[in-house]
Amino acid sequence: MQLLVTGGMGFIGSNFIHYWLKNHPADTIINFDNLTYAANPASLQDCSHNPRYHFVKGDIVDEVAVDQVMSGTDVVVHFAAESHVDRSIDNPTLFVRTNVLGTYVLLSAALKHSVKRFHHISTDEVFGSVNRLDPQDFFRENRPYNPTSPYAASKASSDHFVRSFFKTFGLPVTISNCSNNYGPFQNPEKFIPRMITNVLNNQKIPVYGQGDNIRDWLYVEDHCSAIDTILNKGKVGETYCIGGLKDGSTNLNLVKTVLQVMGKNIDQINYVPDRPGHDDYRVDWTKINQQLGWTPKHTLEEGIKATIQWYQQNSDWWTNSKKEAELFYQKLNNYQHTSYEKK
Ligand code: NAD
Ligand code: TDX
Repeated sequence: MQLLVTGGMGFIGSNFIHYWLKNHPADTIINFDNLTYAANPASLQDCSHNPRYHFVKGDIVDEVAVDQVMSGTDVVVHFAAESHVDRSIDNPTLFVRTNVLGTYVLLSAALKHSVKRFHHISTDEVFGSVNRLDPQDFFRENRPYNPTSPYAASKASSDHFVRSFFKTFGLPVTISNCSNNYGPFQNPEKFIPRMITNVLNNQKIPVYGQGDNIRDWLYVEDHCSAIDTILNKGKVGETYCIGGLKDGSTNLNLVKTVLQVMGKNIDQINYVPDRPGHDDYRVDWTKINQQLGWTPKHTLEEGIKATIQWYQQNSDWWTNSKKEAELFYQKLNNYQHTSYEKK
């Protein structure tokens, strides 16, 4: 089988390619990625001589390039996206272009080339926010969409396009809405690697607001196995919510877990102004568990330990992207400060 993986030089895509090459020895993968700031070719350096792996540099918005790369594809696994909420607050246009238009271009080409499956990687953020005070309030597949950030709105829009291609044109699609991933090869702009690399650099951990926002966390390898399960056993036209915890965790509890494993105390926390539109997520992953038999294998503590160890041992991988991420945050802080003064 030939897979077209979009965005395979990013965090989850590169983990997925490693996972798939290892677990599906008869398959070949084409990784189509235009190498934005979020890509790190070093993540797949070990695959560069594998005859079952091919990299094609290209933009998912480019109809000609997408048409060419789609030829011969059996299955599309679509990861490529602008993925960072804070960047979507800074520059939403790019999110509309890549996440909405790019997904539409891929869907059109997949239809033209009669692919057997188009799997769309989406996020729990399309549902908006759970009620923090109601511990029974979870995101489930049938919850109405209510995105709040420009990132979430662009992913919600792409999900709607994917469903429309199933209903209108019969394209065999599946969608997964996953919670926050963490693990090796994640850009240090994201919370868990930002915490770890800050501690390794003897810097404090910036916690937005009071640290009481709720998230669900999933070790990235478990996300890869969930996608594998959906590709093999999932029903065409269906959506599956994927998560890792039974209940959510507050950001503050997560920080304390990371600090404890790294042998530090809460003096390392620096409370900073909150993210605008900051919301809360809890995910109920009963459907994929009961209907397809998937279950995450890593506890949060195990996953956090493995992730910390990976960042400790791979500083060459993250040094440059760390500098770039902190420059971005410096600019964002200046921007937020300026807009506040103008009000
Ligand atoms: P990432 O930012 O680490 O990687 C995105 C990749 O897409 C990069 O390699 C980038 O170069 C590529 N890309 C971006 N624009 C492109 C374009 N126009 N053409 C071709 N390639 C392009 O993202 P990630 O964290 O690995 O997320 C992957 C997917 O999973 C995204 O669709 C995201 O919305 C979704 N998701 C992420 C999480 C999470 O916690 N990271 C959770 C749920 C869902
Ligand atoms: O420095 C920080 N301090 C902080 O308190 C950062 C970077 C984040 N946070 C908070 C904000 C969130 O409540 O931590 C939480 C996680 O933040 P991010 O890592 O930016 O992730 P989030 O905004 O939750 O979105 C992620 O999960 C869903 C991914 O980036 C998305 O691509 C995915 O769809």
